[in-house]
Amino acid sequence: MITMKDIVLEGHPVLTQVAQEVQLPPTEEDTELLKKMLQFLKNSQDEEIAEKYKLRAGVGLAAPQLGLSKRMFAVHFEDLDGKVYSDGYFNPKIISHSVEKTFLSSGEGCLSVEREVPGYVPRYARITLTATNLAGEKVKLRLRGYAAVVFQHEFDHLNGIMFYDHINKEEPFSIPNNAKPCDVVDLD
Ligand code: SB7
Ligand code: NI
Repeated sequence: MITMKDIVLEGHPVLTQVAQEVQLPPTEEDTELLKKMLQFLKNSQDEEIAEKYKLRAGVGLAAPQLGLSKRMFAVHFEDLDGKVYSDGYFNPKIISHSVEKTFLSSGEGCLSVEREVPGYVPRYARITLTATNLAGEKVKLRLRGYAAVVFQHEFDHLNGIMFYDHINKEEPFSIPNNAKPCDVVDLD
């Protein structure tokens, strides 16, 4: 199983690289890896398992965070209207996005960053994303609010971008242009 020791931390070059496309249809090896990544997220949100293995709770995990330059990530969370997102995605593409921006009022964190980085992270309020899911199906997702934020955080990892790269250095808590805040779904 994947644990914290498998997760690479900021400073590791793979986190600043553009990841490689995954060959489709995915190999059994890539599918198995993505399933393990999804299982890590489930474990990290299970109180007993997380406590036993000292896992930090996460709603998403991208392959570069395991030191692997592959365009794939997993997500596991429920958004504000109760919709569950729990799947893995190969070669995701953001095919369109809103002009309007949003940001989490509590800021963002990252499993590859072991410090608090204060500030608002501007994100598109709505995105449309295509990908191949764990079942091997081509999917088109229309995401908004919190779900859009999580998918953009994971998508950024595939392009070597960290959440803090988006924070305004002079004024970390200035409200991004065109943006309305969105609420976080708390994990605990
Ligand atoms: C806050 C946290 C995440 C996404 C959006 C807002 C995910 C944190 C876990 N990860 O480091 C995943 O890359
Ligand atoms: Ni992250």
